[in-house]
Amino acid sequence: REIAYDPPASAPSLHVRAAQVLDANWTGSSTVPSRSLYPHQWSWDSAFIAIGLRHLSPLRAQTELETLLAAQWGDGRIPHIVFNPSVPLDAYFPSPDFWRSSTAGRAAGAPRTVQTSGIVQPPVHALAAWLVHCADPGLSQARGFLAGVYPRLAAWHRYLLHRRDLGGGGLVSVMHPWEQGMDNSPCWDAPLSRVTPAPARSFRRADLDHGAPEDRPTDLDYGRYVRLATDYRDRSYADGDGEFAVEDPAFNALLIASEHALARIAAELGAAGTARHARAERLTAALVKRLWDAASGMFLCRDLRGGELIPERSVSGLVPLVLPGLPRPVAAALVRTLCGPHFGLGESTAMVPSYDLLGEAFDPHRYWRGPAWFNTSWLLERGLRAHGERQRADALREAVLSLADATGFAEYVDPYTGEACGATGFGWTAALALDLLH
Ligand code: 9YW
Repeated sequence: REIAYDPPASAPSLHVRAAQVLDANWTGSSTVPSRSLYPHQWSWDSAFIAIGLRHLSPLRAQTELETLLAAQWGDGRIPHIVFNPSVPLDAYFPSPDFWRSSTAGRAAGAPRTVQTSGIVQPPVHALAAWLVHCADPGLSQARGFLAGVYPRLAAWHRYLLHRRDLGGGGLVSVMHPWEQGMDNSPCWDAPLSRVTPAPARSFRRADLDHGAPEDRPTDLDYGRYVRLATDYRDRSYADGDGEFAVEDPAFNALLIASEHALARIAAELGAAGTARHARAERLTAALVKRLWDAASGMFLCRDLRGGELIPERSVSGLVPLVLPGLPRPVAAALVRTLCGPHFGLGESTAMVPSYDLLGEAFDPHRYWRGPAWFNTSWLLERGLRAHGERQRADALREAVLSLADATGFAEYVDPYTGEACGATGFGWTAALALDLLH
């Protein structure tokens, strides 16, 4: 009698599993961040996702960005959500009937054929478009990819720089915590405390159907998010007058990185990129002038309505390390802060926490109040490398890959234990892990 011998089936590689997540989240023209929690297209998620997708399918990566840009408003804004009409209205809050883009956004040039939100997210798109192009210049050229996206990306940057310089100092302001992308960061606690929350009964959160309440923002936070968004909508999405206006270091640093990328795109298309590079340098100087805090060794947010720097240390204040043109002493101080007691990288943490480990509001599980996220760690990995910190960059890369692997591509993780929080099978986690494998 023969002894049956089944060799253990080897588990698929990290690369294969990341590709499976991106396939499962692909809708045919874009990628959802999470099938359960976020069933539409999100702006900065799509940019990060395209950066990973370019290694699997440059065509899909180009399509991802083109789909997002097709929903751009006439005034140049790229909406933070593009809604999928086949998803039921109650699957995500706030839904299209809250934003009412095609009516309330008419004066700002919202598209008629697709429903979107009316706020924005960090401008990672030109950087993504450049990286996607570089993955397959032949295909990009044949499809006219750069020629198609360039005018839209230029209009996007123009919108931010002209309509959103609310402080008059050359930097862009966010008008809602969702715009900055780190929804419940402790940086927003002071500016948000002035906002009267919308009554809890006036809306229904859909996120709690899928996410653990202790990992998510509170109901009080949501009441304030709803109030700010309602007021903006009721002003027909006209910029300027909101109760919340903050200059954020990560948002502005990503704009600068994207402006450099746009200069490269312009040069590739045969135009001069020098004026854009020069503008990016001026923005870098404004960032240092307005948001650098030497005593903290990092950048802080500026509350325009309160008029001051907000004394909270968030990962946002480290993200400018992605800029190779940062003054040397500033970059050196950022590395020290990243690896010091407030963020603990390489000591008590393997991936970068979203908020100060020693901060009063620190919570290792609650969303952007402590957990480590994959997109910000990816940015800091690039930043460390750009400033010659090769060993630290290598260690962070290893941590991102092993935590993406161990958690099933979690949305975010406990910065001390690496335990998975939020959704799994998360789009940018899979995409950015894939990018780091290449
Ligand atoms: C929400 C999609 C988005 C991210 C944001 C993140 C979260 C939406 O999910 O916001 O409903 O809370 O904070 O950065 O783009 O992944």
